[in-house]
Amino acid sequence: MKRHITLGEFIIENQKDFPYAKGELSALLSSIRLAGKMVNQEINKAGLANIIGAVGLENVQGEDQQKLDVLANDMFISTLKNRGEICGIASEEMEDFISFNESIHSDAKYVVLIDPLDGSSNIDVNVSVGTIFSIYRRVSPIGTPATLEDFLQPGNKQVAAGYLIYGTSTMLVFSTGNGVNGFTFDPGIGSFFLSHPHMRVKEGGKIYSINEGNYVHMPEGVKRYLKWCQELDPATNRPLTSRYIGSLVADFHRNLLKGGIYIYPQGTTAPKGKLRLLYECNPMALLIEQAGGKASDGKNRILDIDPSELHERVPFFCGSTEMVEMAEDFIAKFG
Ligand code: AHM
Ligand code: MG
Repeated sequence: MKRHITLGEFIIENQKDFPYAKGELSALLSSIRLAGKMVNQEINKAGLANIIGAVGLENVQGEDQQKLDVLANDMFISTLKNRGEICGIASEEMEDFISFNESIHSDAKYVVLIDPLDGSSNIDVNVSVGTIFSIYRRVSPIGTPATLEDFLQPGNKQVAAGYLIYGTSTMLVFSTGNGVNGFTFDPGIGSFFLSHPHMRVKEGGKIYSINEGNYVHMPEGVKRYLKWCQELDPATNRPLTSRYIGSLVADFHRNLLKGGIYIYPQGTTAPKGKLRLLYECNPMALLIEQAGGKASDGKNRILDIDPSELHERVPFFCGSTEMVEMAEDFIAKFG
């Protein structure tokens, strides 16, 4: 009989391969699992209860913040704070990071960065959204308040990263730098089960994902690459297929399973693109590399960028290696 492995069992069985403090990272991943279950329950009720719609606030990027963004942010912060494994957290929904300074945090060695509810404009139309997380070892001394430097580390220093996707099924996909594994939530039992072991991004992908409505604003290299994707050439399987949900987690997840490229380029109205380096691009870049793919800003490896601010944006090209390299070739040639 096939053995069904829960996320809890997987974490315990694999913690020998975790970098650094093993038990603490396991506890931290367990608290992300718990917060994810709580957020999942709220999202499933979103169409029922009168809790969707704008709450009348804007987040730090000046975008409409919806009630579930606030809830998800609060749930992740309080769950992670209560377990005592992190000394601070930064979130898309908060201008500054928070430092946790109670006695249970005095040994804490990690910081977390999250996008608690990515793609939130999709909630009120019942389309998949997600939570993205990134975990680092702190660089400031243990037992002191967290500092900005703890959060402004390049992505290649991530200890673990992953996402929850609240879709037709809810899944948790993560990496501790030793491959990527996906777990599907069974709502009847209340547990995540290993459903996608050793995920690898499919080579020879056929999908490109980009908001083509921004075409007029895009750099020439991206415009030419899109036209190349649309050309007829049976020998190279072209034209490719266009798929764009507008939830990074959902677009990334589909491309990871089927093979493809996700692009959010810079444009004349957004000189550094839209997506945030620290809690959107870095975690996805770690996952795609661990799955055999590639992530760049069109020229440089995402994971090697030295961040200078918490909410920094960066152009993002991510997916099957040969597709990202083809897009980079066009950028190198046409800018
Ligand atoms: P958000 O974090 O405010 O939800 O914004 C990020 C989202 C991504 O999930 C998605 O890929 C992108 O914004 C869509 O942007 P656009 O509507 O400009 O295509
Ligand atoms: Mg987001």
